[in-house]
Amino acid sequence: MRLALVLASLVAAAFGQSIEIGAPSPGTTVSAGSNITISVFKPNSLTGSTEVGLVLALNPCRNNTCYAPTEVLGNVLYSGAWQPDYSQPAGALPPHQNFTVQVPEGLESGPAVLSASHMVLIGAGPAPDMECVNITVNVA
Ligand SMILES: *[C@@H]1O[C@H](CO)[C@@H](O)[C@H](O)[C@H]1NC(C)=O
Ligand SMILES: *[C@@H]1O[C@H](CO)[C@@H](O)[C@H](O)[C@H]1NC(C)=O
Ligand SMILES: *[C@@H]1O[C@H](CO)[C@@H](O)[C@H](O)[C@H]1NC(C)=O
Ligand SMILES: CC(=O)N[C@H]1CO[C@H](CO)[C@@H](O)[C@@H]1O
Repeated sequence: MRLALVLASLVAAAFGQSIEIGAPSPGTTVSAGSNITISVFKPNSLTGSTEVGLVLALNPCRNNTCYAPTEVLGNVLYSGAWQPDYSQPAGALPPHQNFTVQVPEGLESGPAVLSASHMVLIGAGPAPDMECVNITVNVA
């Protein structure tokens, strides 16, 4: 069981399953109450993998402490299916999907952790994998 999980993450690492927040860029200032576009990249990989779901979340840092999204997500901006796809023309960006989400009204200003977490099934097994990436943005 544990070995299977280790193998799954090795497979994930080896085949570059890692997703990436392509936009906004780290340090971008976003306004509370405004709509922003979050672009989630899923770099191309050799293994067959099936995306199960994606969660986008924004959590203001408090007391100069930014919390790890694996412990606390904060405001969930999107939760559901996703289907990364090539842009037209292909090649400009890795497979990705753009999500327009609203920064919550009245969100406290200052740094906040923007995270993207996904669950994916890898390979023919398939093996389950959960991954969470984050950037810091500035809420104004
Ligand atoms: C943000 O998007 C939602 C739905 O996509 C829309 O109803 C709302 O008017 C938009 N708000 C702004 C400020 O553009
Ligand atoms: C956070 O800040 C508040 C107000 O300054 C303080 O009362 C509290 O103890 C702080 N919490 C931590 C965990 O530092
Ligand atoms: C997603 O947004 C980026 C940046 O604005 C854009 O270049 C790309 O074409 C968009 N992708 C899709 C599928 O609309
Ligand atoms: C708050 C938090 O967990 N931040 C993490 C975001 O991701 C980077 C790696 O890209 C980590 O180093 C941070 O700790």
